[in-house]
Parts: sequence; structure tokens; C-alpha cells
Amino acid sequence: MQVRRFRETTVREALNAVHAALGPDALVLATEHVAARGLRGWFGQRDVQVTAVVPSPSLRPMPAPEARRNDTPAAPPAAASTATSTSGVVSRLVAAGLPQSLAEQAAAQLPPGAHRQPSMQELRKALATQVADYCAGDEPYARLEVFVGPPGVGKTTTVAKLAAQQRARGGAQLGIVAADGFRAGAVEQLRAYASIIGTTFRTARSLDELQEALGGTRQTLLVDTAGRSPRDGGMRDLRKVLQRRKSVRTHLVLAADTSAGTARRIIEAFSEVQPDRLLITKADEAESLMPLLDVANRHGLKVSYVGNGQRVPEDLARATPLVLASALLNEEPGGWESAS
Ligand SMILES: Nc1nc2c(ncn2[C@@H]2O[C@H](COP(=O)(O)OP(=O)(O)OP(=O)(O)O)[C@@H](O)[C@H]2O)c(=O)[nH]1
Ligand SMILES: [Mg+2]
Repeated sequence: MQVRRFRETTVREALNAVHAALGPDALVLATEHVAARGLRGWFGQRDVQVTAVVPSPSLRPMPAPEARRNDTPAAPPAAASTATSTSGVVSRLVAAGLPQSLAEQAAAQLPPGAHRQPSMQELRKALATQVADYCAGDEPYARLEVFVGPPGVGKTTTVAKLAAQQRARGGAQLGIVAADGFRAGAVEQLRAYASIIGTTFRTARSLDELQEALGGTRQTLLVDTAGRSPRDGGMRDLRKVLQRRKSVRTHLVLAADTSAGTARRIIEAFSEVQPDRLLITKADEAESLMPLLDVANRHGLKVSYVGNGQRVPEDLARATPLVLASALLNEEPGGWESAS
């Protein structure tokens, strides 16, 4: 699946650009007027922006309600008329990777005048009302924010993003602890970030060192851990240290393209440290967040943040309903809210 935006001066030109780039199967997700780029925009001129998607074969839209077989039970009249007027939007949302039921529920939230041609903002808002249950939303930091997960998912990058965003906001500095101290390269990378951000940095190579690094300060600490197998004993040690502490929040970090089966296995494998949240990285590289969200929901894990690129600090946002809706609609990161 590929979601792209096209800006031209007229609808016809924009649609021509969509079909030239994405081919005849492209489905228009939204059409809206936006300020033109550059000088034309300064003089109040507007362009047409079309957001379009090419459905992958497995995500072909279901037939619209009016085209279904006659034996489908009849819906009550009011619901039926809403379903009919939003059927095009539902098909397009399904083509963008949403399950049919979620697409229908989101479309039902569109304001009456926007049933057929909602703007991207209207779509995002409507979908946000349906994904609130997946989100941890805006919550104060625990004293220890701990990041665990398999190798290479983006734990260290996320810690750097969070500390740097907090610095940019001018809030109380978040200290960094690398409970990852046996790998010199990884520690040096994080030490360099801490030094640029101007925050405290401690490393811990053993249980005792970790106990010491977490004590003696009231500062909120971001604890980065090594990407290891949860079976190698490291997680049990970490649990031992954390269970003696108050105010701990553990984020299991997973890349957005992790399959449902793999995510289930990883969540079970990390159950020793009792993760409180799922933190999704690499949303920019995934076709859909839906499989991972579903599994997290079944395990009672709300999503804390979504990472959508390699840039520190900008490519990370708190998982609010609007951010999750943007990610599910495959919007470019520019359309997302900031993590603050
Ligand atoms: N595209 C993309 N890349 C990311 C994102 N977050 C992290 N990365 C990249 O993923 C790679 C691994 O990131 P790390 O932060 O070192 O991952 P880690 O989980 O700390 O890895 P280990 O400590 O080895 O387990 C780096 O190249 C990051 O730049 C993201 O949201 N999107
Ligand atoms: Mg790391």
C-alpha cells in the first residue's frame, strides 16, 4: 500500500498526477484546498491537494453496501442512509489498510456535510474518536521510564528523542541511564546525545551499578536497556532492580512492521519485566500499524509513543488519538502533532 499526496492548481491536474504516478487502481482518500507553496501562497492563492492510495491486493475494498447480496440484513433507515453516503469513504479507508469495522465506525463519525468528500482533517478527527482506546495519551512521567525490547528496534534513539524534546520544551531535564554498559559503541552514542542535550548520563554494567545509577536522585530517568533475548537472564535481573522501586513505567519497544504472531511471542517473552506500554517505532517504514495495535490491545498494552523516522528529536510523538489516526492514515510526519 502506498499513500501519497499530490498538489496541483486544479482538481483535474491533481487527478491526472495521481493516475500518472499511481496508475488506474489509485483511490482518492481526500481532496482539499491548501495554501499554495511559495510566493503564490503569500498572495493568498490556493492549490488542490489530493491524497491517494494504491490498495494492495489483500486490502481491496469490500463491496459498497448497496452492491452487497440481497440476503444482508437491512439496517435501520437512518443508519442505512449514513452507511450509503459514506460507503465510498469506507472503501477508501479499507484500501488504506483499516479493517472494515473500524473504517465503518470512523466514517459514521464524519460530519453530515463531509460524508462523500471529507478533508484529511475531518477523516483524521473521525478516526481519532475510534482509536482513543489504544492510546496511553498524555501522561506525566513516572520517575523511571524504562525501555526494553528486541535488538535494533530503536530504544536508544527513542531515549535520545525524548530527552532532547524535553530539553527543547524547557521542562525539568530527563536524566539518561544506559543499562547497556557492556557495549562500548552503544554507550558512546547515547553519551554523545546526553552531552549535546546537556543532561546527566550514567552507565550500568551490573546489577549493583544499576541499583546505584537509579538511586540518589529525584530526577526522572530514562533507562535504556540492551537489545537482548529476554531469556538470557538480563530481564530477570532488571525486574529484580525495578520491583524495589516506586513509580516505574516500562515500555516494550517494537517496530511497526512486526507481524502479529511475532509481536505475540515477543510480548510473552518480555512478560518477566511486565511492560506497561507498547512504544511503536519505525511507523514510517510500515504498511499498517493495525496488526501490532490489535495484538497490543489484546494484551492490555496501551501505546505510549510512535516513532516515525530517524531524526532526533523530531521523529517521535506521544500516542494521542490524533497521532495514531494520522499514522493509520499513513500521513506524512509533517501532519502529526508533536510529542509534547
Ligand atoms: N526509519 C526509522 N528508523 C528508526 C526509528 N527509530 C530508530 N530508527 C533507526 O533504527 C536503528 C536502530 O536504532 P537504535 O536506537 O540503535 O536501536 P536499539 O533498539 O537501541 O538497538 P540495540 O541497542 O542494538 O538493541 C538506527 O539506525 C535508528 O536510526 C524510526 O522511528 N524510524
Ligand atoms: Mg540501543
